[in-house]
Amino acid sequence: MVGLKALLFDVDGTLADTEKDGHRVAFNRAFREAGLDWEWSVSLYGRLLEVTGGKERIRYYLDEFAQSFTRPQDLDGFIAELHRNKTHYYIELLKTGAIPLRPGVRRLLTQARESGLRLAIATTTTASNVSALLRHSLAEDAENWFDVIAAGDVVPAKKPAPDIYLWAMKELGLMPESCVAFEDSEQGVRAVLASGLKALVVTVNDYTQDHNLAGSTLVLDHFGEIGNPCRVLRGDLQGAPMLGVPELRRLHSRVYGTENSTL
Ligand code: XBP
Ligand code: MG
Repeated sequence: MVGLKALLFDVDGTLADTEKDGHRVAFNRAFREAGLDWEWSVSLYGRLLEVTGGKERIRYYLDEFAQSFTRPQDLDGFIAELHRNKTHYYIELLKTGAIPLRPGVRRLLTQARESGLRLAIATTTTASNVSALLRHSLAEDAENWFDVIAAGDVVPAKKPAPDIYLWAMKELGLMPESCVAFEDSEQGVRAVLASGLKALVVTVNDYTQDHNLAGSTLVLDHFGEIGNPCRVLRGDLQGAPMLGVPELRRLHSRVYGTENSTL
């Protein structure tokens, strides 16, 4: 049996609740700045999250929710410019420390490093957003905690395509059997499973609690920390109040050993 060597983390919704109070707010600022009267409400944004990637999400909004908008001739350039400004506002928000990490994230990452596990990021969001989140919400040098940061347009097809996970594992030089992945959404789960990764922990949030997460090994409300135990929504944490490296090693060996712990 192959041992556990690396943990691969999604960012948005998994490391931090970035969407409602982060990305959404930044999109709206960029729209206002551009003189557009578009306002993405909390509930509309939930529907728009079906499409991953900010540029792709703007295009989806135009196609499905703003058909009467007169499109500029250079639509790609228009979307790219809006998205550049959105990224700027999002990073400004992160600099204020407005987006904390989810419960137990710092604990788990720290414990994983101390245990010699390798860390990687596999996300749809823009690379500069990842750097800013890690720096301002985790630690000044937190980018160095990760052997691989696979982000945004480094692959052409975003989640639910498996490409970002395949890219990250190639850079790590590891097979899916050596890794555990962490996600928060159906699109993420589909990307993970399509990449051949089978050991998958999902922590849901307000936007994703009703998603179809079939195929996940373990579903929690969050990773848990001292004084704030996690709730197991599906799968088995064997009574542990939080997810740590020993629990991950057990989960990994159940998936790749004789026991079948897939939901
Ligand atoms: C994250 C996303 C991203 C962010 C915005 O999905 O869908 O689009 O909302 O990021 P996942 P950009 O958590 O599955 O990776 O605007 O930088 O694209
Ligand atoms: Mg996510």
